[in-house]
Amino acid sequence: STFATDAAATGYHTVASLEEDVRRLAEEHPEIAELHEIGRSVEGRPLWALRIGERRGSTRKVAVLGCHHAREWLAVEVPHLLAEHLLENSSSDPVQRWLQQGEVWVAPMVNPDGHEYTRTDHRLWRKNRRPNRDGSVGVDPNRNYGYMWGSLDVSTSSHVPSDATYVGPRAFSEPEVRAVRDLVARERFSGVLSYHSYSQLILYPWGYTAERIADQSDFAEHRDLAQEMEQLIRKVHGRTYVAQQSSELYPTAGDTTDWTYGEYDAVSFTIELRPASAEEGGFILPSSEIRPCWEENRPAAFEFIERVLERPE
Ligand code: PAY
Ligand code: ZN
Repeated sequence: STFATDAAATGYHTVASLEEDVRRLAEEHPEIAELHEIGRSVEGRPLWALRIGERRGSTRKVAVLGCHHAREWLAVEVPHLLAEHLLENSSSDPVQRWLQQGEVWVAPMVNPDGHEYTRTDHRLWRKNRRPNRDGSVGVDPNRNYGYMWGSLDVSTSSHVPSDATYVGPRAFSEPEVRAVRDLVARERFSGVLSYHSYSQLILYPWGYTAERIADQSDFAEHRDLAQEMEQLIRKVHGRTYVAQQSSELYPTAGDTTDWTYGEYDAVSFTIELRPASAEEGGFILPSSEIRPCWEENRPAAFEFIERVLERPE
């Protein structure tokens, strides 16, 4: 596998080295990859998505999103490695079959401004870099989506601008979130995986309420697939990623996957990567963990893609 030079220094991508790598991936695989600038961040950085598939306009599509939260560095690497893997294995099954029948879109770094800030100033920064009216900085991109947006007033979904989970002044106030909104509105994904770290969880909607998804078959589809992914992950290196409803972690309104399921009926998961706890390193893991983390998540992501591409319309 190949990392651009400055990524090799720490093993994790920077904003610049990710841009280099997604450009290179698209250039090396012109027949199946296209690089799209889906929008710009608050500070004007391009937001990149790789479209991977043999033809445009297929009806079965999966979106893989990384790093809504600046400090969650592993959540850039797993989507990037997934994109690289699909491109490098596009002539053997099952990848070849998927790329013939559908598309996988990968946006590994939804919040580049925040990510850059974790390199230069504050390693544990979470939000984007929006200047707020009260002089504080940052909106939580994973609270700014428009399904039941702002419907809770709790510490994990806050209306106070200086808080780490600030929901923003209105739904889709943030350009990073509008970029994902516009992509999803245009492409109509049947499945969405949004990678975060940490806690080792496979979270399915809802976040905004402790009620189950009302549609019984949608509920069963999410729960059963999450549980299967839990098994697949455990088999690789013995790690336990617990499958549960998102609200069981804590209540969140305006997160990505409530919106992609609630608005578009996409099978939607938030995956919390390594480690399981703060004591095991929290957001700060040595880059030697990138490879095993990707290895254990690969079969689960594969199962997700397989199921979503075969889902009836
Ligand atoms: O979408 O409801 C969700 C997932 C909840 C995540 C969130 O707060 O957005 C969970 C946290 C995250 O990845 O941001 C977990 C980490 C450990 C945190 O910052 O609390
Ligand atoms: Zn997160």
